[in-house]
Amino acid sequence: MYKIKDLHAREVIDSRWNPTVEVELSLDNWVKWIAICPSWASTGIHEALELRDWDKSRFLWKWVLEAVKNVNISIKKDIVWDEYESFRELDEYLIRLDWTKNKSKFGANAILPVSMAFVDACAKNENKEIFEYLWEWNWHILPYPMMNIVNGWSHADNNVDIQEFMIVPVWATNIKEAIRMWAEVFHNLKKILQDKWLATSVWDEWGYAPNLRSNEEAIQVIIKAIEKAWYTTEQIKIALDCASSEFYKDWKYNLAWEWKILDGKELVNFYKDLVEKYPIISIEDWLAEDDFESWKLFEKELWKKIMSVWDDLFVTNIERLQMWIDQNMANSILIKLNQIGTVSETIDAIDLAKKHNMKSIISHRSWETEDTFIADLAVAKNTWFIKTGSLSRTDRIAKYNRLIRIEEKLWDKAKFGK
Ligand code: 2PG
Ligand code: MG
Repeated sequence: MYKIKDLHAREVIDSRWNPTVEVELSLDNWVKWIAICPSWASTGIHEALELRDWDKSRFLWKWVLEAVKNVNISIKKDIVWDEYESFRELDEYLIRLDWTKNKSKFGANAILPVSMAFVDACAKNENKEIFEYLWEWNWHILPYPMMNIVNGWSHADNNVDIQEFMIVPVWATNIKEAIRMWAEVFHNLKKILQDKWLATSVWDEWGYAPNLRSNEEAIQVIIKAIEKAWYTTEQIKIALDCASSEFYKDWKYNLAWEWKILDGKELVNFYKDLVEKYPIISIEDWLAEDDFESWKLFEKELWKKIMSVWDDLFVTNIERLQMWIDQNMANSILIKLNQIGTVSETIDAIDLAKKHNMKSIISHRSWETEDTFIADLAVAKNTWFIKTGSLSRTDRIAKYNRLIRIEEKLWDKAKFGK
């Protein structure tokens, strides 16, 4: 049994200089841990609610003092001095306390850091690392990193419509090597962009965000950088997150800078063309979260060739996931803790996906912090991939460095990749 002795939330700052909620939780034996909730630029409409104060007097509308207050008063009064057998028991209690479907009473940004901090403190209490505490197997798979390299749309202020261009160093034999390969490509990409007089400033997930002639040109410069770094496209593959809900309006997809307004079928053909031409192994959110008709189209034509990852559609929610599994329309899921709001519900989504032979990709959010929980979660749950941005700022580096440490600690008890 774990008894919670104290709980304290405060506003801290995320990687895009907006406030987010940090929670400090201590058990009755003084074991203490801090967890921080990440935040995001592109929100799926089915996600759990991120409670903001929406008052322009501070942080241009974005403060989170209401969520902080919910932890410090409402949640605290109910859970301090209570005993819980497991983190699942605490999570279930928090869900009951909130009682809304989308955690809108307290805010997912109030509940999640409590849930994470409790897991962290329980692990520490048992003298275990978080990944060991959450571990259910006697072997580990270390995830392939899907590493951000070019940013677009709502993650940058350039003219690229696709939100994330990532590279996946599938040839690497361990995490350290995958990270080195990414770094070499990133250096080379900088030179290529400089030679073209294009911007090399970095954006939300800290990849470059140059203005380009088309979305396709982003893939072309990345391939050039891969080759300039002396790798081949057999060794390093490409993954995209199109975040299509973001450019979907009035049943059409508006690729503004390419002067194209496409319907679902035309957009699927646009992707089909990219998949045929380039070494793309995964595409996330091809279509908008509520464009039911076009999904069917897409699934038939493309999903056998590559990973079709859904983020805004499933929102780490087992009910939504089950709905699409029943329609045989899923092969991969993006997993984000704050889309659902507790650690145990997140684990349930990973487990349900696994049961149906789907691949899980544990993901960061676009606005991150130094919290490295997701690195431990990916290793604990043996997921196929982790997507946690580029390596050019500390909020993302922290997760990669955590993976390096875990890899070293596990040594021959872990296998890299599937
Ligand atoms: C996504 C994420 C993370 P955001 O769409 O997959 O890359 O972005 O946190 O803005 O939803
Ligand atoms: Mg996404």
